[in-house]
Amino acid sequence: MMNLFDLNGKVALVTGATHGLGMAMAKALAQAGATLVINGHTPDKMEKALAAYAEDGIQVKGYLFDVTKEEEVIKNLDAIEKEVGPIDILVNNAGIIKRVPMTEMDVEEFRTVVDIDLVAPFIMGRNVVKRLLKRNAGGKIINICSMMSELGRDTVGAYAAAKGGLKMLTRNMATEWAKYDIQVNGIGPGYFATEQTAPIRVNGHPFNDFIVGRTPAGRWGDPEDLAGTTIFLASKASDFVNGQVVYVDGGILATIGKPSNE
Ligand code: GCO
Repeated sequence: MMNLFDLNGKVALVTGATHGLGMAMAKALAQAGATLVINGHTPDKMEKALAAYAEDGIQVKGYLFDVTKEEEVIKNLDAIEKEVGPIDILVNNAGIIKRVPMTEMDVEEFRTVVDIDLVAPFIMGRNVVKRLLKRNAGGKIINICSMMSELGRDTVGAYAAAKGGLKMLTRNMATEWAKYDIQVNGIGPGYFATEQTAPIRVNGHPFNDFIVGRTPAGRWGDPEDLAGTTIFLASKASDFVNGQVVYVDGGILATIGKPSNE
């Protein structure tokens, strides 16, 4: 039964995997046997990341490219398939957030967030799928969604719009590609202890206490909490799971929450 989760012989590409949730999910795929390839966009972060993977005994090849630029994506997917092998698993994790009230946000800022968090998964997804179809191979795509795929929050309007869109992009990718034995699903992380949430996860910061109280599990997520779901959605164990977003959120979406003084 555990063979269902075995990724030996599979090549997995994770975007934005030089830190945080991307790195945790990438490590999990490698530990389940996949040949790991990561994408990043800053040389110094890539260098540090490759050292961190090596420290864990994980072999990985890193490619620096801008996931929003299709010509760069095509050039790098060609290089990956030549230098490592055909891609079987794609994790669209690269993403940014800008916390600015919408009345104050520049239109260019809004476009940038949507470009990286929504348009890039489209560009990456279709170019990996074109290659899967060419070799008549099945495959896996995992889009990293968010609580903001379901909930709004002050100051993160562009992010919520993009992550809401990503949930529906996931469903439409599944609609168009499931017939080719390609499973497309999403993971919706709740509030995790990462660099991205550091500004709002400060002791005494009202949002920090709010999240701990709002999360039935009573804690921030640990990036390793995503490992199992990532391997499940990347493996044979999910061969008939399509167009779903699995929320790994300690129960946030399951509850209305409780008064802070309770
Ligand atoms: C925020 C957070 C969130 C989380 C995550 C929740 O400012 O609300 O950064 O966006 O990172 O996406 O699912």
